[in-house]
Amino acid sequence: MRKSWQNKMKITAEQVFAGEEKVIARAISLIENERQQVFPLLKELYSRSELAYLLGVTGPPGSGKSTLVAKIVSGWVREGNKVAVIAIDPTSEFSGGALLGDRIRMDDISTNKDVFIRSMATRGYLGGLNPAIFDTVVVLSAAGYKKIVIETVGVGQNEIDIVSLADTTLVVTVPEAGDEVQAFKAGLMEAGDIFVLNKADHPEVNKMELVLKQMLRLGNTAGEQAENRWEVPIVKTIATTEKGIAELNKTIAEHQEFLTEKGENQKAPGKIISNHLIHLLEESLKRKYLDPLKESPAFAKLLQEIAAKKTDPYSAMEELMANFKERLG
Ligand SMILES: Nc1nc2c(ncn2[C@@H]2O[C@H](COP(=O)(O)OP(=O)(O)O)[C@@H](O)[C@H]2O)c(=O)[nH]1
Ligand SMILES: [Mg+2]
Repeated sequence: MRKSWQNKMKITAEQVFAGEEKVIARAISLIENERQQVFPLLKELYSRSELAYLLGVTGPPGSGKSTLVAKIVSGWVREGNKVAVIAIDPTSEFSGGALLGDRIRMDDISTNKDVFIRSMATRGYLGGLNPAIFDTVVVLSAAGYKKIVIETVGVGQNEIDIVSLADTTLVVTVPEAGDEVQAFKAGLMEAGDIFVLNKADHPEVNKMELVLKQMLRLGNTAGEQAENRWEVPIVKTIATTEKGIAELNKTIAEHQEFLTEKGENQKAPGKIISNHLIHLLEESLKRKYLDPLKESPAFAKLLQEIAAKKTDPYSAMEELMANFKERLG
């Protein structure tokens, strides 16, 4: 009961601009659960604010991403920034909650008044980034978080999409991750702006650094001309003891500067907005046409006809598409 009462309360743009954490948390819950209701707010926030700088952090589970993020964020907060962390949680499909480990890892920053941490599920969006993540970035940016970190797991399509959203992408790897590094080749190799070789306290670290260097050299020979290009660095860290974190933060700042100088505060804003618009349309078409269609007698009849081999799924699809065309005009 209480929850639905809370959700019904209207949030104003002014409240979000004022940056009150409770309001922001409620806005994000609405974004996740009652999207329609929050679109008027998002319209206003989007047109009245600039998107924050986004740092994407990706890499295999257990490589130390959350530990690193906590240290990076501590550094930013010491410099006077308000920072938000979105932990993308692929496991919460069933649990619906944050990864316990991440909570603990980020404990020392989570109580800081200048830090906002939220975990979000990717459920239901296997084919791309959950549009709720972009919407959350809009809210957090409007609320005055000038730097936002998105932590994600693995090297799947979701990660590549998150990379397309981020200004700077850190790819985290560890000395013992031989096979996973091979998997990087598939996509993230090109997407990483900075490689972090974490767990540098491991004896195999130098060997792994060589392997990474070789792979990066291969990647760097292709593409743009050298003077215009960001040379992807490898930064060695021991996240647990903070060794290398100062250098990592410096390297991140350099990349942000590089983007600003190139006039690209966002990597590819056109593509990001285009993806988001398509996602919004997909959501809306599903809600408006596909969900009701599934409940309709015409649909049930077609299913029966397919079962009886009077028609087939392909012809049925064409027939339905023709109907849509009529209805969409
Ligand atoms: N030895 C060592 N352990 C680390 C280092 N960084 C993180 N860890 C540990 O690795 C485990 C996984 O870290 P976590 O940050 O949760 O990884 P994530 O799954 O990538 O977010 C934790 O037990 C950390 O304490 C490091 O540099 N060296
Ligand atoms: Mg983590």
